[in-house]
Order: sequence, then structure tokens, then C-alpha cells
Amino acid sequence: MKVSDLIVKCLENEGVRYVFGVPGEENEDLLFSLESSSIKFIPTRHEQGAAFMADVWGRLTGRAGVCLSTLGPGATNLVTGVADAYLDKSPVVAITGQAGLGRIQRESHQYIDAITMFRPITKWNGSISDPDVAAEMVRKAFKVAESEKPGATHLELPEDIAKMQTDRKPLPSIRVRRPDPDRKALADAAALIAGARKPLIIAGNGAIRKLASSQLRELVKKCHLPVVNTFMGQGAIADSSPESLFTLGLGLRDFVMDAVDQADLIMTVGYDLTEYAPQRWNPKPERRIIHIDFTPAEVYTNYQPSVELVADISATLRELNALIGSRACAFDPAWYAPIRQRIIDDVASYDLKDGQPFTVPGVLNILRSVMADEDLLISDVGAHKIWIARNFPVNYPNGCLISNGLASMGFALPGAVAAALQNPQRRIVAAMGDGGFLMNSQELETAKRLGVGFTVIVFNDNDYGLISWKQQTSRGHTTGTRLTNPDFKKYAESFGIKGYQPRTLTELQQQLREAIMSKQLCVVEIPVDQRVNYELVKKLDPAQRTGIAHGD
Ligand SMILES: Cc1ncc(C[n+]2csc(CCOP(=O)(O)OP(=O)(O)O)c2C)c(N)n1
Repeated sequence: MKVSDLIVKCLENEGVRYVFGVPGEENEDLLFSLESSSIKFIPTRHEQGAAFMADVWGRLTGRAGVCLSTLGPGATNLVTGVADAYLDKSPVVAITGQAGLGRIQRESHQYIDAITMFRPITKWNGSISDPDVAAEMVRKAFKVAESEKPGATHLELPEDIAKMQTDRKPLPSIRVRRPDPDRKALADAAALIAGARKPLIIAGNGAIRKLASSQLRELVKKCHLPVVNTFMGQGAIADSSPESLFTLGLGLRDFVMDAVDQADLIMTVGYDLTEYAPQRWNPKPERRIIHIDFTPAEVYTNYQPSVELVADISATLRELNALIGSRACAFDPAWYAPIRQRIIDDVASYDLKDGQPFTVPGVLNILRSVMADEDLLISDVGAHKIWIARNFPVNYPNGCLISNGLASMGFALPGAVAAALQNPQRRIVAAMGDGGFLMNSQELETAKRLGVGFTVIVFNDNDYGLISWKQQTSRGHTTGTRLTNPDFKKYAESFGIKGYQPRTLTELQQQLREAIMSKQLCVVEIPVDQRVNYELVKKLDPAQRTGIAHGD
């Protein structure tokens, strides 16, 4: 069999349904092999869009999303999306074409060393330099990408190898069971919890993978343990439940920090340091911490766990549930209930009033009332992301996706394409700033061509808003952030899709509802007032002059 045919057989064997990408001369054989397979090749308008689609497919399914590019410029265009999957722990297999083996030893048209380029942003990568190793390498790319913690892998396929013959077959894809937690560590953790006065859980990215959230919810309910989630842990427990203290992750001292400060024991569940550095919530390293994750804790002065439960998170929480049940451990919610109430009241205080300018948190309150729990909100990166993380209650694991490891603008719109393909019944809203929208708005054409439906919300402040927010707060003025924009309604219409431009509160409410309920591809441009950002700084910490978001 031809190598490119074998690779496609291997992809089918891995359960791949879509390959997102841009064609080129050097991936031609693979494209034609895909043509006669059960896998659909989705041409995108930029390789970055393809990588973000694969990234979101991976987040939602737990199975690797696949993106494809040609060599050189195709491969460099994939980089941001692949890096996003790598830092956000999403399983992705990126495949790039390459020049034939006969010309890569010398300076050569479009040739760059893609293996070296992808190495720091992948868990593993390699070039298929022999027809007989192709099947093995594809299996390895999927196994490594999908095993905890998931991430991106990369395969390079030189064009001459793609045409060669081999008699190898796809390797079976066998699910590997993850280890159970250690007995002694479990007992130590249970004893720490039983001896604590004010324990608190930080639920991170890992808490929404591999069914961990149902066990977490059980433990939390039984013991009335308060939970804060990171941006990417949204929905691990329902924000509607009395134990939720919403989101941790703002550079500012948000209300939730009162609970984190008071806690005498912190139990982290699937917490990724990439999202929010420990010194931000744990300035005193002596605090007791229980680390529950698929992998051991990073060595970090401000993160020195007393116990590490390194195993499958779901299995660990199940065991802990059983152990703690017999100790009848229940905490009094009185210490954190007022903090939760303060957060809820604060969110409600942003309800929009007639005649007032629109604000992101005000729009989010309308969105929350229109969207059902199981609907999906995908956030891009910017000031709106801070508000989405802080003010948009999530009751469903993966009910809100945020790129917060790499925190790359341009993620949401292509992400929504993949989410809509993955579940055409689901209502999906992709929210972004005017900056992020025009970074990848070309994928509207991909969505339109595919016939998928979702709502794009563009929060328009004619500005790289988050950067202005930071600059203004730290220096009193802004530079290099102002933008001008096209007419977004006409822009949407030029793609043959509906554009909305609400200008009054009634129009905003009606048009948002109409857009979301229609499940049609459309763009809603909402002008937003930035002053609410500066007011948040004053409200949370008038003395604080720097740091709105962590590392954006
Ligand atoms: C690809 C990329 N480039 C630059 C940045 C730095 N950055 C973070 S937020 C931001 C501004 C975002 O502006 P916009 O999309 O309009 O959203 P807003 O902040 O106005 O809500 C920038 C430039 C980034 N995170 N990702």
C-alpha cells in the first residue's frame, strides 16, 4: 500500500472524522488518499484556523483533533494553534508536508526545519523518514497526544515517502487505563481534610477532563467544600451550586481571594500552573496543599503540596469520596456563603439599564439568560475574556471554553466551527473583541461553506481593549492600541450571513435571542464602553496599579 494511503487508514483507525487544513503541493498525496476515505478534509482559510479547530475538537472530545498543512509557510502558520493546544492541554496531531528527502540537506525552496520548529510546542514529534515506520509513528502521535496530560504532537511527511510502498498495517488503538491513587497518600489526604477548618478546592483544567467533574461534584456536595475554578476549570462544578465561589485568575484582588486567603487547606484538582501562577494565590509557601492530578506537582516555591495524589483524577476523587464518607466529614458553609453572595450580587449589579452604554458584563447577563446550561460559550482573548471568566456562570463541564494557557487571540471563531461540527444540535456562541475577530474572521467563509450554525459576538471598542486597560492602569495613557473597523454588519453580509447591530437595550435583548435561537451562522456587533474596565480596577483594589489579567 502507498504510505499516504496507509496513514489515512491509520487515521481512520484512530477514529478521526475530520482533518482541518490547507492544501499544498507537498501534501498532495495525503489529500488524495483522504479523498477516498471516511474522513472529511475541511479546507480552512488559514492554517491557524485549522489548528484552532483541531484544538477545540480535542478539548470537546478528548480524542486528538487533526490539522494538516504543507511545508514551510503552511507549517509556520500552524504554529500558534499548535502551541495553544500544547499549553492548554488539548490533544492535537499536526501533520505537515515536507520536501523530499533528496533535497532537505541543502538550502531549498520553502524548506525549513519544521521538526526543530515544532519541538518546543509539542509533547513529541518526528519525521516519517522510512515507509515502514509510518504506521508506528501515527499510533505514537495519537497515543502521546491523548494520554494525560494531553497536548499537541507533530508528524512530518516528506513528499517522496508519501508515494512509497509498504506492507505495514495500522497498529490497534488500545485504551490504556490510568493508575489508581496510592493508599497511603489517600489516607494522608483524608486526614488533612478531616483536620482542616476551612478547606477549599481549586478546580483547574484537568477537573473537566475524563469524567472527573461528576466525582468532584459528589465530594463537594457531601462535605460542603467550597470550590473556585480557574478560567479553564469553568463548569467543573455548577456555579449554581452553593459551594461555587466562581473563578480565580484575575491579576486584580477579586472577591474570591477573601476565601482563598482564609482557607487553611487547599486541594487542587487538575490545576495547571500555566494558567495562574501559585504565588498569585499562595504567597505564603507554608500553606497546606493537597495536589490531585494526573502528574506530579511542578517544583515551585509557592506550591509545595503536603500530599500528592498522582493518578487518574476521577479515580482519586472516587476513592477519596469513599474514604471521607466513613469519616462523616461536613464543613459549615457559613464561612464562605457571604463571599459567594457578594460575588452573585456583584454580577447582578452589571445588568444593563435603558439608555446606558452597553458593557461586556451587562451583555453577559443577557447572554446567560438566553443560553441554556448545556449551550457553549467560546471566549476569545482580551478584556471580554476577563469578564467572561469572572461574570458568566457556567453549570456544565465544557460549557465555556477559554484559551488560557497560551491565551491566544483568534481562537474563538475557528473553535466554534469545530464545536458546531462536533455537535450540530448544540447552541454555540463565540465571543470576541474586534481585534480577535479580524485576526481569524476569514473562517466565517469556512463555516458558511460547511453550513454550520453559531453566533459570533463582536464586542467592539475599536481598540485592543485589554492592552489599553493595562496600559491605562499602569501608566495613565495608552499607546499602539487604537483601531478602526469595517462595518461589521456589511462585512457579515458580504459572506452571505446575517449581521446584527443592536443600538438600544431592547434591540440588544431581541437580536441576541433571535440570533442564538436561530442557530444560524451570524455576527452580532455590540459596541461596548471601556469605562467599566477601569471601574473594576477601582472597585477591587484602588491601591493596585498593575496587572489585570495574568500574563496576557
Ligand atoms: C495572538 C495574540 N497576539 C497578541 C496578544 C496580546 N493581547 C492580549 S489581549 C489583546 C487585545 C485584544 O483586543 P480585542 O480582541 O479587541 O479584545 P478586547 O480586549 O477589546 O476585549 C492583545 C493584543 C495575544 N494574547 N494573542
